[in-house]
Amino acid sequence: MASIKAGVIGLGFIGPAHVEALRRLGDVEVIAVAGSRPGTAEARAAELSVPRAYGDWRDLVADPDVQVVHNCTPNFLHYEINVAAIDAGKTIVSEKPLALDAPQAEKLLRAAKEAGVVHAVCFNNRMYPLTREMKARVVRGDVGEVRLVHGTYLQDWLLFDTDYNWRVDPALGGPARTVGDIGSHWCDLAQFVTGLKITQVYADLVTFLPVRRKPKAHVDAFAGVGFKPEDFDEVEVTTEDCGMILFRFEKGARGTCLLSQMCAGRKNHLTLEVNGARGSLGWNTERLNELWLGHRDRPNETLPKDPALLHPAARPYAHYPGWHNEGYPDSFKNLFQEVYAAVRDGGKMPDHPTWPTFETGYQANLVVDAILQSAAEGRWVAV
Ligand code: SOE
Repeated sequence: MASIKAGVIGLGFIGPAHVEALRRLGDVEVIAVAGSRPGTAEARAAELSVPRAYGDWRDLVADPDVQVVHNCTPNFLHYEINVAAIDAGKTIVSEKPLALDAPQAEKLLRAAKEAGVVHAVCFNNRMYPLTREMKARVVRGDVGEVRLVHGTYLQDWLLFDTDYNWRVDPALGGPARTVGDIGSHWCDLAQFVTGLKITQVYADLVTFLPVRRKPKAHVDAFAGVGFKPEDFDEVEVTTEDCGMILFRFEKGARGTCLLSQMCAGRKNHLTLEVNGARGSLGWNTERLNELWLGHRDRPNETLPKDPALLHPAARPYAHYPGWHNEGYPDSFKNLFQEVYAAVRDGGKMPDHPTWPTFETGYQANLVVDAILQSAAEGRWVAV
């Protein structure tokens, strides 16, 4: 069987992660990468052993051999590149957020549907075996009717005023920073696991550092530890460092989430707890091979990621036996596995994809927009 040929645009933190996950699928060849900084594409292509390097993403999209385009660029480029890939009739795998706002995302969803291309947006947290297990247990009724959905998404890589990255600049990252960058992940996971849509939000957003020192040199996400910029510009910051959000979900469920990129010691700490009428479930990204099962009348349990013990719906997402830990890169492999199965299967969207699609991306943009509006107006806002 001929391999499927992919091209990856964007060579910061996440582009190379896509390259690595794609290679582990076995029948996918990453034939091209594109980067925007001078010389980056050639150098990174050589490091990653990718044969073709483009300094302009348009050339990658136009490459007739590229069947699937991975858009791993900063947020402000998502819309334009996604449109170009759809217009070229290619499968498009976009990093999140799908677009800078919901109207843009809606246009992308409509265009992808009209063109009949396969589409995906990388909300990877729903692709772990144990987040699938959470969902399967909610569907099976193990926790009863869902009442409370709460958690956090905490990081520390933007703690100091010398920490800087394109995500801080609204022209590049969009009007929402912490909410768009990591809050959108939490909202997607909460809605996926519970099967309940967020219907209303009430948000308090704060920018603790209204001025940051922006290094003149480029800095990737998470690269700031120990980084001492010699040469920097002072820039005004308008995007939020932290967010405290109340949620109303469908069917009367309620929730809360604390979001921050300034919590020392918290590197990538997404926690999600679901409390139902009969029991609870809890999971977090820093111990993602363990699922907490909370009981009222017997001792609580910890379920390890062991395919032999998982619900049949969660089992395909686990590739190794119990306590042979799997992690972050595997969530991307799981996502791409489903998307590329659809490509192999005639290049059409299946009726009920469980991977995050442009529909998911549009819904996430709607929630983020509602959160910004709520914070600005100090009131509940419907999604
Ligand atoms: C930076 O905050 C970041 O890399 C996000 O952009 C990713 O989506 C998240 O998975 C990890 O943190």
